[in-house]
Amino acid sequence: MHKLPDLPYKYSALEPYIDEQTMKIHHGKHHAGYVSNLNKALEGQNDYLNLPIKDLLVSIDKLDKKIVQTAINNGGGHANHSLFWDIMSPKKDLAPMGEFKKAFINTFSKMETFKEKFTERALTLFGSGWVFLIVDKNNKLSIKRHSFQNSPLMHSNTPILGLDVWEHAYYLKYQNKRNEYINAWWNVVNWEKVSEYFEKTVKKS
Ligand code: MN3
Repeated sequence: MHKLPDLPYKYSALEPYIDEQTMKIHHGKHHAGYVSNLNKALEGQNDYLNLPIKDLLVSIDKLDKKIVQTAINNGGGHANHSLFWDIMSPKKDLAPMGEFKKAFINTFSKMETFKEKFTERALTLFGSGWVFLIVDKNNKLSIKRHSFQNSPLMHSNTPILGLDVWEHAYYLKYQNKRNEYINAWWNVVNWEKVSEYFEKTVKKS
C-alpha cells in the first residue's frame, strides 16, 4: 500500500509564509486523499501497490487503461506532494550546495535570475498545476510546468524542486494573490534538500 508520509516539521513550522490551517488541510486531506484514491484504484494489484511511487509513475503506461488516468492523477498527486513537503523547511538562509550549486549557476547564472523565471512560469500557469525544477536524462537542469497532478517522472525527468500552484495550496491565506504566495514560498525553500536530490539523481544515472 502507498502511504502518506509524515511532514518533516510541524504544521505551524512554515508560518508566517504558509499558515498552519492550509498545511493541515493540504497534507491531512488533499495529500491523504490522493494516497487513498491511488490505493483504491490499484486494489488487488499487489505489484503496483508495493512499487515505490516514482517507479509506478515511470512505468505508468503498463497499467490497465481503465485505471491509468486515476493513477496519473492520484499517483502524481502523491509523488508531487511528497516532494513538496520535503523541499520546504523553517530553517533560514539555506542555499544551493556542492555539485548542485555548480550546475545551478551554470544553467541560471544567478539565484535571482532563476527565481524570476520560475515565478513567471508559476504566475502564468492557467488553472491548477505545478512548476518544477527538473533534472533530465542528460543531467541538465530546467524549469518545467505541468497541469493538474501530472508528474515530470512520466516524461523521464526527475523533479528536485516543485511548487504547488493549485488554489488549495494558498487560497485560505492569500486568496487570489498567487504572487504573494509565491514570493512567500521562496522563504521556505530547503535548498540543501534540493541539492541532495540533485546529487542522488545524477549519481543514479
Ligand atoms: Mn496540493
